[in-house]
Amino acid sequence: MAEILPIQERPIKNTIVLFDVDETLTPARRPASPEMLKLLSDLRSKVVIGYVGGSDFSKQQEQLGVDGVNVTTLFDYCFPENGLTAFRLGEKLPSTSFIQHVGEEKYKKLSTFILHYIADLDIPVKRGTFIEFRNGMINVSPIGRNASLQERLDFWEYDKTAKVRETLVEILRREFADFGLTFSIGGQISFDVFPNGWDKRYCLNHVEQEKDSQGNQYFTKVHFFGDKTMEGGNDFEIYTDPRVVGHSVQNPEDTLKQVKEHFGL
Ligand code: M1P
Repeated sequence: MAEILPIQERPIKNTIVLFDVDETLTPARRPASPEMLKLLSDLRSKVVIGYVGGSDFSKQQEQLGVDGVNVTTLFDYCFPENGLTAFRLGEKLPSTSFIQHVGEEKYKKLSTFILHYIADLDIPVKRGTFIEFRNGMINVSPIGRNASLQERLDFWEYDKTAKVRETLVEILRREFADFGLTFSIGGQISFDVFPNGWDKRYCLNHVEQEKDSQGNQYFTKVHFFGDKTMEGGNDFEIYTDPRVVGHSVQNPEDTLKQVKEHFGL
């Protein structure tokens, strides 16, 4: 692998390029292609790069760390869970916790309600892990997170008309209106729950900490590539943030095309 220049010595100065993961860098919950990994490496020789995903770190390691490569060596910044967990040049940055913010009492009420609701649901298939408790959020899946790939795809199809997730999200928004929580459907079988404001814009707090030798904010241009950029999608808030130049992509092939065009690769 070519030597990586320090952050402030990359040819394209004062710029960071951030990517969503599922359906932007990789197919949903599947590994990145060799072509995508090469593109990222070529891009990194020109500019600072990072990813910001809704999933937790272990899933991004599986998808992007192909052949066991540590994913934190492939990006300057890694932002799992919207940046609630964060790495800069492989070093972990201080993180923020969902449970500390929400508190045990509220979480107990929320999780009890969700588990009762899912227990009573009549859907074709149920597996296990209906709530995944993460550092910066919880992830709720009516079918269960350990569904197989085929069961995942079947549920995704089924939910397009059954709208199990949309219905539950609506009920939760009503029932827990005073909890200050955001419910966001970003993937195929689940939705994320996190405190208001802890969407993908959260990672910009870390980006803004990068300072030049005078102590000024180093990054003056932030690009973001994502697929769920429509209102209600989990890329919408960062894509439309005034601090960000947003790029909407259809899928990883489209990301390859747009990045090559934009950065002359
Ligand atoms: O990155 C998008 C989403 O990916 C997964 O969703 P699902 O398993 O439903 O396809 C989850 O990790 C979710 O948290 C994340 O937002």
